[in-house]
Amino acid sequence: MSLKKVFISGITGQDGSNMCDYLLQNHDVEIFGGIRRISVKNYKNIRHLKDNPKIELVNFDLSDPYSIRNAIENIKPDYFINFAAQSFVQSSWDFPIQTITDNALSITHILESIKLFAPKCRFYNAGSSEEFGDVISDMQDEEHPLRPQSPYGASKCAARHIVRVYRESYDLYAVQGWLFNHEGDRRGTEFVTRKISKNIAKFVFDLENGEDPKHLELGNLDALRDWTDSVDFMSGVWLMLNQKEGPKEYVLASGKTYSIRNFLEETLKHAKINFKKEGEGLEEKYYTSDGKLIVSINPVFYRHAEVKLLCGNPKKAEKELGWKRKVKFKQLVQKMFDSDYNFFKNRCTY
Ligand code: NAP
Ligand code: G4F
Repeated sequence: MSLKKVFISGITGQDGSNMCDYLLQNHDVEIFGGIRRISVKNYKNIRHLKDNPKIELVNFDLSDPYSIRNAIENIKPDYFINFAAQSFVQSSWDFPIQTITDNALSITHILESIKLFAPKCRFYNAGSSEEFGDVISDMQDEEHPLRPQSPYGASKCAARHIVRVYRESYDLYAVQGWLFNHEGDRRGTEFVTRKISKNIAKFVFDLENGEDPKHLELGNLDALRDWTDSVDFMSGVWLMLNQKEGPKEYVLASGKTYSIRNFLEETLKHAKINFKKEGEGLEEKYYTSDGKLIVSINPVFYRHAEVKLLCGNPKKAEKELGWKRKVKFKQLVQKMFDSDYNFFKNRCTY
């Protein structure tokens, strides 16, 4: 019997590369990874998969409907996991049209091609807790209203509606599970957790090597986020694609929330930096015990509108899908710092 074909878009990103590893370790499948044309290749998350005969890289760009159609018509995948997106909330105010085109319009193109060329294909689109936006309850579950606060959040809401419409109109297996924030050592360095782990690791490395360390500039430290290890989400996404009954859409989250300040201070503790904090608001600063500036606030990192609190309720996914996360907050902080610190220690450069 031929192997099931899984198309993963966004394979160079955090989740796409983690999904690839998860499938290769746990399921006998053939993987097609969607790659777009960019000026400088960024294959670092999939370099270890380079010679794997079970993976084929395929031209695919969300903004080009022909590339979407060609991929689906030629491959006729059994599963299509869409992790490709303009994924950075902050940039969505600078590139609103690109954000809507790549995160919402493209989903319509994907679904149209699935309907025409691979109607049995099971489709997963990566939804986001940003869809809940200006939240009305302390914990958000599948029933929470969609109140996005950014073009990014709005784009994922638009995608959610089109996924439902195609599911109900054409009887497609198409779902968009809500993913709360998830991180790890493959996280892009513009996102706050990785920005902290990388910069604090470099700070420690420079101190140890007698260099004058550069301080880190951050934005709003009060925002609350629900963080999980990206690796833990991959089984949840696969379970959502393989429901016996359904298809239903689920929240994946840790059920715990922490401020950006909590993440920063936990990183500093793990890095064994004795720190002291001074000032409030824009004047808030972190120093080493001997007075070296570690962190200051730069309002350039504030957003036009902030999602103040995210805390997901994963109970339904745990009960009905049997999904469970393994890595807790402190372990995630440690894993990210250790990975970045080891990178500097091994004398590589970004
Ligand atoms: P990521 O690391 O930023 O990866 C995004 C991927 O999308 C990259 O492979 C990127 O390719 C690709 N991509 C961007 N624009 C594209 C285009 N026009 N055509 C084709 N590919 C394109 O994001 P992630 O953290 O893995 O997130 C995966 C998905 O989950 C995204 O849809 C994101 O919005 C969603 N999500 C993420 C989180 C989270 O906390 N991580 C939470 C909720 C939802 P290049 O390498 O060429 O740039
Ligand atoms: O790390 P962030 O940029 O992630 P954000 O905006 O929560 O979005 C991520 O999670 C979403 C799910 O909820 C995904 F859908 C999305 O694709 C992405 O993966 O920012 C987190 C928080 C924000 O409140 C931001 O204002 O950190 C705050 N923050 C404070 N200083 C900062 C900074 N964010 C960034 N990126 N850089 C800072 O210097």
